[in-house]
Amino acid sequence: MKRIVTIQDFSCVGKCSLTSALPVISAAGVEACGIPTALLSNHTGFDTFYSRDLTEELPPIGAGLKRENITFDAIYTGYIASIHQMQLISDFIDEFGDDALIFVDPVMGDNGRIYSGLSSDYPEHIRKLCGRADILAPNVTEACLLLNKEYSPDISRGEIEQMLVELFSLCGKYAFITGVREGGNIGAVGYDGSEFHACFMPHEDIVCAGTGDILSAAFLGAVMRGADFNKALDIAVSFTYEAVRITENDPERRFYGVQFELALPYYIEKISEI
Ligand code: PXL
Repeated sequence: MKRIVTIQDFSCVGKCSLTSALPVISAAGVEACGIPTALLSNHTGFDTFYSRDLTEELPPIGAGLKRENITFDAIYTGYIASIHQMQLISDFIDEFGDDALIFVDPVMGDNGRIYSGLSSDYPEHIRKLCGRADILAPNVTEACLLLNKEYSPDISRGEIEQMLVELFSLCGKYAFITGVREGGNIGAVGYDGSEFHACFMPHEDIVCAGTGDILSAAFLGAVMRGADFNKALDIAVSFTYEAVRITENDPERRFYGVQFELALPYYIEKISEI
């Protein structure tokens, strides 16, 4: 069985990061290991949140894993709470990354804005971590922040492709941008260094936290189960769409989490078809 370690925060309420990524990776039939970067009462999209930074815990956790000769097939980083943590995660990649696929989701913003609690120099620092990645998975806002481009919700396909070329030169294996809008559709565009691959679904009029996190986890889970990058992107986008549609159809839904749980059977079926 393949083994992924994902390094991101644990938000007790508000499905995102570890609480979303771990069950999706498990559903792919891949061992899901998690290292928390911070412990939050709830994600930062709420009006208030309590956050405890876990930076100091990273080196002893890494040392403990090393002592047991534990290895990983992929290292997947998501929300990172501080700039100092990025250096420690880079050290973790030095220790454990030799035979692992490095997947960096540079989680830092949405809808043109950086998440509250992150400093304005955050993008220039995470860019360095992106240089360690094999695969990069920003949303449109994060791609603009990484590449110092003006954000616009209706950015053209040509500009998306231009950004993908730049992102690919940072990571070298595959880059994709999520949350791309075209007409009434929303989806992702990937680039493998020679061809672009687009995958779109109808755009549902609902704001859901955590959609990027389940998409990234679903993509990497599919890759670990043998899907090529474009196929994995198709599976991840259609699973995320399914989850958003289910969330939208629930009259009792709360604003703080995509109901991905009910879409897991769909994802498992797609994985079984690889
Ligand atoms: O889903 C992205 C994310 C991850 N982690 C934390 C967040 C968010 C988005 O708001 O606040 C703590």
